Amino acid sequence: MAADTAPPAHAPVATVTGLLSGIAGTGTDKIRGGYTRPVYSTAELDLRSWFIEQAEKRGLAVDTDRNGAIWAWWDVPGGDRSNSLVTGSHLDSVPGGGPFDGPLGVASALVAVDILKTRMTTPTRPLAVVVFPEEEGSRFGVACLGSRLMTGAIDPDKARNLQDPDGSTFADVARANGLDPRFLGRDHKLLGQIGAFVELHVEQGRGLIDLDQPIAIASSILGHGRWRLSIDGQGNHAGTTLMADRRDPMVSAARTVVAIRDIARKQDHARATVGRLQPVPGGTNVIASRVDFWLDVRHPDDAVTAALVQGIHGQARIIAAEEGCSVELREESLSPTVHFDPGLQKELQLALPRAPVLDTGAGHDAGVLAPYLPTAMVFVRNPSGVSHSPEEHVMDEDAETGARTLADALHRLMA
Ligand code: HGY
Ligand code: MN
Ligand code: MN
Repeated sequence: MAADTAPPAHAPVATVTGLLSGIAGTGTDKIRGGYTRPVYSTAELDLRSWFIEQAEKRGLAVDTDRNGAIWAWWDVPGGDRSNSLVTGSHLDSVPGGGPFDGPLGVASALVAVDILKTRMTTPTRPLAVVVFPEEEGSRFGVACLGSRLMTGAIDPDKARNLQDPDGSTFADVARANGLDPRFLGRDHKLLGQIGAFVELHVEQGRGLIDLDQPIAIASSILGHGRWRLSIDGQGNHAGTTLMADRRDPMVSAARTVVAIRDIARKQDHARATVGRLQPVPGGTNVIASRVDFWLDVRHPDDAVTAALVQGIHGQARIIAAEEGCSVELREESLSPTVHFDPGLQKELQLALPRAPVLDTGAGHDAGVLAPYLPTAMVFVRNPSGVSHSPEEHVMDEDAETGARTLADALHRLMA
């Protein structure tokens, strides 16, 4: 049914900066700076309420799926949702993250709906704005947990048993937030309704600054994974234990972190990071008995990623033996390199002829959906070139340009 294209009178159009300023005080981290909004924390729940309120203000039909993703629908007359066009992102953050990683895509999607509503009173194609839970994997350790569950990319039992640092399982937390953990998992019906997914995201690098452009189209996402290393030694007293008598896992871990840096430096295009390390018990005057730390490795070639991790594991074992310790490595999350849909990318390039095409080293829900349906991404310039940090930044005019760009791209894909 053709859309009624008579522009409706007085359809209000919000601004991205206005929407983001409305949540600027939610989940601020006084210690780290920036924002700490783990999934199902008070802060992220407040952001969920904010999103639902904004979506309902726009007359969108809102529901939460079995895996905790929130869907805000602008339905066609009759409500058939097949071949829908979906945009959106996430609201959870890394610890001490910036204000744009996730929320920029959600706010831009809401403004894009406003803009489209000034052009038509009903959409020619069902449109949804989605908020995926646990994109950062900061609470339960698996990146893009919500979209992995929806696509079946993660075993529901594994997901149910994931634990947060306090030992709460994802099943318990999901249940406490209105989900039935028995139904976590692949959502055939919902997946079958999505014709295309386009995610707008702050650029998490310097590409657009160096090209002096406000918007880019994504080509691919670097393969990336997360492994947990646990080093066991002998916990003991810091004062009564002679240096020669120690089996200190902290020393073994520290030497391994440097070895990881050295191994990655030798491999072109590789990135390897240890950003999280937890000694047990963690006392100032206590030699740790165990040290857990998490390895993030990324490379365009998945085989190279695997080889790097194998090399790191081997070196960790040698170091542990020299320190009288033992080491165990466990894979926690793995995402292969993803190339976005060429057809969709072409459409976006026609809509945005001046936008450069860039790859990214950052993972996204769009990357998880890519093997299952046509997906694309649009990046907005970040003058700081920094992300996963309070310094992450987007200039106001680029934020509004991003929303207009998203609206034009969605309008084109609606036709
Ligand atoms: O870790 C990532 O690449 C993404 O920001 N979740
Ligand atoms: Mn993100
Ligand atoms: Mn992120």
